Amino acid sequence: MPPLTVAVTGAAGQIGYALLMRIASGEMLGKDQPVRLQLIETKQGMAPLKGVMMELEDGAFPLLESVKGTSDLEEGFGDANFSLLVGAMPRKQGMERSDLLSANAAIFADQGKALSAAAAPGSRVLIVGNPANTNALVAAANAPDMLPEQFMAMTRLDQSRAEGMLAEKAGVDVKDVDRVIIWGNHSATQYPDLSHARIGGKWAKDVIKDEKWLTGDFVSRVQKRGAEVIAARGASSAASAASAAIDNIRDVHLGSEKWQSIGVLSDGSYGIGGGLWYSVPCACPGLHYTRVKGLPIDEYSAKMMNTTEAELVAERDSVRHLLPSSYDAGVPLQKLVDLKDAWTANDSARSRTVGYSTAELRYTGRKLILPFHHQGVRLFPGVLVYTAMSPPPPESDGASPPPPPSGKAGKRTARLFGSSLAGVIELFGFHPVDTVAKRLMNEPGQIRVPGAPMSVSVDAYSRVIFRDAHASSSALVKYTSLFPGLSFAAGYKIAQRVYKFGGQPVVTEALTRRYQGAVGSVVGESRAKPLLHASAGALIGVGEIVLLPLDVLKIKSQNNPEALRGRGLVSILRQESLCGLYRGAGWTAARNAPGSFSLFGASALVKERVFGLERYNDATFGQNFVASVAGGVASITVASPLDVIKTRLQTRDFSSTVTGGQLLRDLVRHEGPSAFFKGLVPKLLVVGPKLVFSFTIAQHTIATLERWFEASSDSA
Ligand code: NAX
Repeated sequence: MPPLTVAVTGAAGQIGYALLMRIASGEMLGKDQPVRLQLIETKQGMAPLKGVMMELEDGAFPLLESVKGTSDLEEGFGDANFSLLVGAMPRKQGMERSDLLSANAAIFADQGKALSAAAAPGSRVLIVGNPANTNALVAAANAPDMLPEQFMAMTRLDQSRAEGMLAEKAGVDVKDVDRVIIWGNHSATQYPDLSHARIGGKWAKDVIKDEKWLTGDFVSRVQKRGAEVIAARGASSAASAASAAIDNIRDVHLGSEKWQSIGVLSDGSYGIGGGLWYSVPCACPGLHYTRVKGLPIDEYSAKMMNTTEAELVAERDSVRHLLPSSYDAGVPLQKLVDLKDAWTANDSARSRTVGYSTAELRYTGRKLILPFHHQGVRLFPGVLVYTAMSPPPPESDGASPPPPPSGKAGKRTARLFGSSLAGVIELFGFHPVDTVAKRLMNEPGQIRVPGAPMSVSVDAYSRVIFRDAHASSSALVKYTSLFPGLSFAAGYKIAQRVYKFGGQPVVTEALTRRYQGAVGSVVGESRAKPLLHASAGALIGVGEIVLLPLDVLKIKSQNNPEALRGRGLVSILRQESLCGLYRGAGWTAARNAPGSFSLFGASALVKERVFGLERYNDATFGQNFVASVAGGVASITVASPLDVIKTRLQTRDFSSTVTGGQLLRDLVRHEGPSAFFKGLVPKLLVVGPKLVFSFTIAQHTIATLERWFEASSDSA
């Protein structure tokens, strides 16, 4: 088996001393894996290092092929497959953490550059020297030819300490303990988390029913264990730290069945972002690691995780001057992580889907060849760096629900749903009322008998309204008689509401886009908006004649059911000419244009002038109601004369050739001009509320849903 090269910085220090013998004996990379050691020390450290090298020689380790000592970084990291960055400026008495940070960040920036230039392709780097997490960040950020995932910050000692304490508390062997997690920084803010831990396969929480210990004593003891060791030993942890470093590299390289905590580049999972080296649980299948994602996080844990994250953010910000400007983007680093699976040191060729492109990676000596051209992909000796000029598509682990529709789709959904809801509610609530109004309007003679007693008039109205059911004593029979042709009515009502209430905002938007400036300069800004709403209403009203056949059949079924009796829709459509079904189209358009103009215009005017709303969608339900009342009253009144003509035209037999003009003349001649307002009172009182009601429902539902979709897409 070819040897692997291991570089160790601070090799003459106390951790280094405890580390080297064990690496040489095969405890880190395997009992059959030959190793070469390249030991890096400061100039002052070279003398003691010499002694360490002599001891290594004296150990006569069969797997140790060679040992080299140097203070030159590139020489020390040359072709290294694994680098353990242990050497760091130690924290001295009275030294603030921030002082330590600055001093060490500079050391790790240089080491990152040297690793990038000299280490073997795909090498793994473990940062032990403190502050380990931020040192890892600085080193990785200064290693342009390496992937950030090649850098790990050591929190394994904390995990081992926590496992030891848990095993002791439960009275079991430490091997029976797993899923102990260290979140965040290797510092006193770290969060040793037992909420997912198991003891002999059982939840630790169920075995140790001592909440105070689990979230109190245990946590603070792990956090302060380093200080406890110093107090007892008079020196910081060394052998246990060396052991943890060996465990970390061994598990990543050779694999482990347990989760292992490692400080790795945060990728946004668990809400931790910002390019931090944050400790998370990792699965180690061999040759690489993957984060364990999707664990449920309780409130206490979230608080603890946030605290340690905040410390890492502060640390990162204090070393910003040592980070390249591209680091700020965040995106490139995150994307780089995705590429890690594409390549390992032992691969010679591999094809793999990377983000949204498939890259075939070929390894030729020290070069990886990436035969696809994508902006932002750079090649370096040994590794590739993906700088992702365009943001990567959002990732989904399938656990979260699909995002709500937003933008155009969201608006469409809002308008369709809001207008359909209005149509359905209106239909079932108001159809009988509509029938009454239509029958009254359509009655050619005088209904009220002049001079006759009240009861006679009531009887006359009852005959007109209930027709055949008039004689029935049952209120239910009378009521159901007001539902003739419900199928036409249903189809018409819903189609009409969707078309009108859902369509008007679309036309308004289109008109606003094209004409707002021009209209504003003529009528003034404050009038432009209601005018555009009104104009859109008029256009939609004219276009409503498309639905005329349904309206004709509905009115006929309400007033002249004989003309339709026993005939299916298909047969009616086949037998009646298109002209028959579109009879009165001109009159309908003439009625709809001012009616619809008034409906939407008056409503918009009230929102603009009375309520001073900048965005009509922000209207409350009450404001929508008042605006709808104004719109409804204006619309019905303005449309009434033409409505009478239209209704009469539509009620004639299909064979009738009477035109709208003739009807108009006859009406004025025989019934007088007041006939134009026949049915206006019941219409205002009955149809008015119906229109107001459905208009309010539609406006309010559409606005609420649109706002909701807007908010969802913003936060998405
Ligand atoms: P020592 O002071 O015993 O050894 C440090 C060695 O590093 C010295 O020999 C020194 O000459 C060398 N050194 C310093 N700067 C160097 C540089 N720029 N290049 C190469 N060598 C350099 O400390 P030791 O107890 O071995 O601890 C080493 C580091 O590990 C410290 O920063 C310490 O805080 C950190 N620890 C990290 C732990 C972790 O879990 N991540 C736990 C143990 C330890 O506290």
